[in-house]
Order: sequence, then structure tokens, then C-alpha cells
Amino acid sequence: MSNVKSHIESVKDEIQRRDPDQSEFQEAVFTVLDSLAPVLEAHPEYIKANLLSRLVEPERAIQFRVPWQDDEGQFHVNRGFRVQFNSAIGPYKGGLRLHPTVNLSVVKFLGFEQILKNSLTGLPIGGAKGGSDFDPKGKSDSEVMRFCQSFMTELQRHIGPDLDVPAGDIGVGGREIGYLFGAYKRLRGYQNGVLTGKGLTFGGSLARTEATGYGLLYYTNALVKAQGDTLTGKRIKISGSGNVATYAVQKATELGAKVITVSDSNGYIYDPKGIDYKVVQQIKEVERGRIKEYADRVASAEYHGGSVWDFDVDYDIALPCATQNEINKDQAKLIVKDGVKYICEGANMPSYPDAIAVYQDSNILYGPAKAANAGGVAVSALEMSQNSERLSWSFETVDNRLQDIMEDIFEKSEAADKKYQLDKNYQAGANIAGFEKVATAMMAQGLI
Ligand code: NDP
Ligand code: 2IT
Repeated sequence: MSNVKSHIESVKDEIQRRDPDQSEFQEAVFTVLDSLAPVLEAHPEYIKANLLSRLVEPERAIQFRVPWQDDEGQFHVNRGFRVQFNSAIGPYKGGLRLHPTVNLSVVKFLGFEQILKNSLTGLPIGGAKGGSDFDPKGKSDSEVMRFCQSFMTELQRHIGPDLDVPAGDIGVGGREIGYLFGAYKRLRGYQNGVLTGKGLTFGGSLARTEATGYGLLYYTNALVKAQGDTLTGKRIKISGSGNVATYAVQKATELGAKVITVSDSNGYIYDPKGIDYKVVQQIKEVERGRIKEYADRVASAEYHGGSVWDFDVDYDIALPCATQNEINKDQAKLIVKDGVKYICEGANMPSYPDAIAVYQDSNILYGPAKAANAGGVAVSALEMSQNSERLSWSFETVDNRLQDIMEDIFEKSEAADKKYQLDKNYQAGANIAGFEKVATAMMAQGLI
């Protein structure tokens, strides 16, 4: 085995030894480490400085108790997390997730991905993630508010506008950010830049709500265009029906494609005439209902139980926008069989490694999450800029900057792919381009 390969294996062994149960974290890190081999060949000083071992260890991982009371007066305890992974290029930045599956492994995988994603945006933000195993489904507004207040009672001592700036993720949208912001303000005073994804009446940025979904389509468009192809007339399968999926449907439709599915954890909608994002928005964002209801409102739509990735239909582009590990190897084989040419990830780590191997063995071009879904955090960073200068930019200004950032991310990934002769491996290209900036910053700052 080469020196580089054995070094990478030793870093993996150490993670395996220290955190044998953190399967999601291992999955995210091992995929990145494997693609960094050519960079280490070119930079032996990174091996000497043991840079990878430092990169995979969070600067700080905080776990705390979140006690709260439901509307019937019952007492509950959830577990809260904030993993401040890497501050080499800026303050910690990344979302908060509220979902029963949240644990330290999940928060660490998301925090690790966030380091390289935030680097790719070109903006000065480090990587972090947090959340809780609290399940907001079926809870009243008052219960969600009390949970958020309790969560912030602890989190407030660890965050700040120049220190660590949380935002939304699964289960955390405008309502939750509002409650979290109100709770922070009562404890620490008004500090506009402590959270992003805020409401437009108290320092939020126009286009933050739409940013991840729009950004996914701007990235996909750049990838498709680079092959001399176009989005016009393409049939797209989207999974999920939350924040990312909804605005991905809107932008895909605007760009001339037809989205034929959306889904949730129970089932999926198939509408051969094209999904109407306004109906999804009304059901999910306004009424907080289930996607099944779409079929009651739109005559051309059908609802089916099960995973949208088991649904066999011909289409051109897959955009997973629900959650991690939603596509396994067999489902990836179906994606290939159904004639898909491009897959770009709106969700974080939606494809298992052996599913990615299936894409790479086929002719599918693959845009990985940390590149394709960076639009949300990019606009979060633009919200921080607006808060610092106490101004609000127009929707058009933010949207134009988002488009430039997503095109730049594709170009950076493509340039790294070409530099290391990876043959259109945009996954490795994104990992390398994201890593190079963080590595340069870490080396320059001494032993951190
Ligand atoms: P939302 O909470 O708004 O929506 C989540 C969607 O995914 C829902 O449709 C939900 O269905 C579905 N989902 C969640 N868990 C599962 C599961 N275990 N199995 C099947 N479906 C599931 O979250 P977002 O849209 O914000 O996030 C979606 C993905 O995008 C996540 O991976 C997130 O990390 C990523 N992301 C989000 C960003 C943002 O700005 N919000 C930025 C970058 C990435 P159900 O209601 O049934 O649970
Ligand atoms: O995964 C992600 O990039 C997000 N959930 C957005 C994080 C942010 O700080 O806006």
C-alpha cells in the first residue's frame, strides 16, 4: 500500500476504534478521506502535520438535557447537541435539526459535511451542526415554543454572531427560528446575527426560505449546461416535500423542467402533468399536513405508500431532498435502469456509498450534497452580512448572488476534477476543492 493510502487507512482505523457506533459519521468521513488521496500525494506536508486526524475531530461537541412540559402538563426530557466542528475559515455555522433520529453520530456527520460545504461557498464560515431528538410532528405551537425556549436556555452560552450562528434544518423552519431568537434575546439581549433564517420583520434575508431549493437547481443547471445539455423538457423525480423540496419544485418548473414526484416518510405523489409547488407549499408550510393530501386536491395526481425510489418510471434527473441514506444500492440500480442522466443531492448524504458506486459505474453524472445544497448556508452567510451592516438587500440581489455562488461551486469542483484527472468525478472534485481552502487555513494557523 502506498504511504498515502496507509495514512488514510490509519486515520479511518482511529475513528473506528474511538467511535465504533457512529455509522453515519464514519460514512461521511470515509467517503471524503478516500477522495483526498491525490491531494495528499501532492502535499506530503499534510501527512507530516497529521492534518486529517485534526480535521475529523470536532473542536467541541456539546450535549445537554432539554426538559420541557407538554400541553397536558406531562414532563419530558430530550437530548440537545451542538457540534462545533471547525473554525479555521470563520465562525461556526450550520443548522439545527429536530427529528427523533438525531444523535451524536448524525450531528457529527452533518457538522463534518458542513465544513467542506461552507468552504465551497467561498464565504468566511466554519462548520457546525446541532439539534435534538425532539419530534415536532403532532406538537402544538405552544409545545414547540416551550421546547425551543428550553433548548436555547442551554445553547445561548455557546453561540453568538461572531462565534457560532445556527439556522434551520429538518424540523426547524421559520416558526422554530422565531421562538429560538425570542428566547435568546430575553437571555442575552438583542443580537441580530446570532441565528439565520429569521423572519423578514426581524432581520431575516429575502430568499433564505427559497435558497436551498433554488441553489440546487442553479447547481444542476450548471452541471447540465457543462455537458452541452439543457433542463428544458427534462422529467425530474424529487423526494421530500419540506423546505428544500418545495422550492426545488418551483425553480425546476421555472427553468422549463417537469417535476413528476414529491414524497414524505409515508409515501409519494406521482403527477405526470407536473407537481404544482403552490399546492405543496399550502399543505406543508401553511397547514402542516401530509403530502397524501396533494392527491385529494389535484385530479392528475396519485398517492402511493412506500419509497419514491422504488417507483419504476422513466425520467431524466433525480433530486433527493428528504434525508440521509434514502437511496440504497438496489434503488440506485433502478435509477440507472429508468434512464436517469443526472443526480444532484438536495438532502445531506441521501445516497449510501454503494449507491454512489452504482452511479459512478454508469453514465450518470453525480452532484454531491456538499456542492449541490450549499445554497441554503450561502444565503445564511449573506444574511449575516446584511445583519452586520444593518441593511436588507432586495430579493433580486440575494438571488443573483446565490446563482453566482452555485455556478462558482460547480466550476471549482470541475476545476479540481480536471486538475487531478478524475474524469468527471464531481464528488471528489467538491471534496478536494472544499478541503484545499480549509487545509491551507489550518496549516497557516499553526497547531490548531
Ligand atoms: P423539512 O423538515 O422541511 O422537510 C423534510 C422532508 O424530508 C419531509 O418531507 C420529511 O417527511 C422528509 N423526511 C425526513 N426524514 C425522513 C425519513 N427518515 N424518511 C423519509 N423522509 C423523511 O427539512 P428540509 O427540507 O429543510 O431538509 C431536507 C434535507 O435537506 C435534509 O437532509 C437537510 O439536512 C437538507 N438541507 C436543508 C437545508 C435547509 O436550508 N433547510 C440546507 C441544506 C441541506 P416527513 O414529514 O414524513 O418526515
Ligand atoms: O445543511 C445545511 O447546509 C443547512 N441546514 C443550512 C445551514 C445554515 O446555516 O443555513
